[in-house]
Parts: sequence; C-alpha cells; structure tokens
Amino acid sequence: MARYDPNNIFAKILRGELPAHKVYENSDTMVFMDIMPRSDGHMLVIPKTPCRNFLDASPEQLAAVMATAQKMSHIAMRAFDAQGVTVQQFNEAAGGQEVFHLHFHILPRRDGDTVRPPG
Ligand code: IU
Repeated sequence: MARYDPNNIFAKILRGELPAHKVYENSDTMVFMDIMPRSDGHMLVIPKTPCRNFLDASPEQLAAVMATAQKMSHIAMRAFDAQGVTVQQFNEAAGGQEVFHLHFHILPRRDGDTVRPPG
C-alpha cells in the first residue's frame, strides 16, 4: 500500500489551505459537506491525524471517527428529515477510493430514494 501523502486534498482542508463547508469539529475529527453530494446532506467524516484509509487506521482513529459518524448520522436524520442513513467507506483505487485520507461518507436517505454511485 502506498504511503500517506500529506498534500492530499483533505489534508489541505485540515490545514485551512483549501475551503470546505465545515459542519462539525472536535479534537480528533472534522466533518464537512461533500462537494458533489450523492444525497441531500451528504457529509464526510475524517480524522485530524494522518491516515490513508481503513487499512492503516489505528484503533484510536477508528474509534474517534466512528463516534463522530454516529453523532452526525443522528443529526443528519433530524436536519435533513431523513428516514435512514447509509455509511460508506472506500479503500484504495481498486476499492473506489479517490481521496487518500481516511473518510466515511454519511448519506441521509429517504424512503424510496436512490443514491447515485460514486465517481
Ligand atoms: P472517495 O471515493 O470515498 O475517495 O470519495 C471522495 C469524496 O470526496 C467524493 O464524494 C468527492 O465528492 C469528495 N470531495 C470533496 O468533498 N471535496 C473535494 O475537494 C474533493 C472531493 I477533490
């Protein structure tokens, strides 16, 4: 597996070098709106520390990101009047990953809707 690239887009967002619509932050994680939403309220949850994806994440990074993902899923249900939430995560190019800083997609869902595939 390739090494973590500190100049990936999400690392630049974390450093404030690129803009993002940030909706939540704590000491370990940040959440911002996906620039190309695949459902209303599509958000991304990332750790603040370097991590390429699920495969090299530490237990501490996973615990922090999953706790924030659960919190934001509850908030998304209310804020976007959703009936469900899809949580998605991709690893390496072959696994559909495009940005190589660990992130979980939070996709608020409504009964009968369809979510556009990524890419
Ligand atoms: P991935 O396939 O899980 O790596 O998807 C990356 C996501 O990051 C994708 O949904 C993009 O729309 C999203 N994104 C973003 O929110 N802001 C950006 O500047 C870039 C990508 I580049």
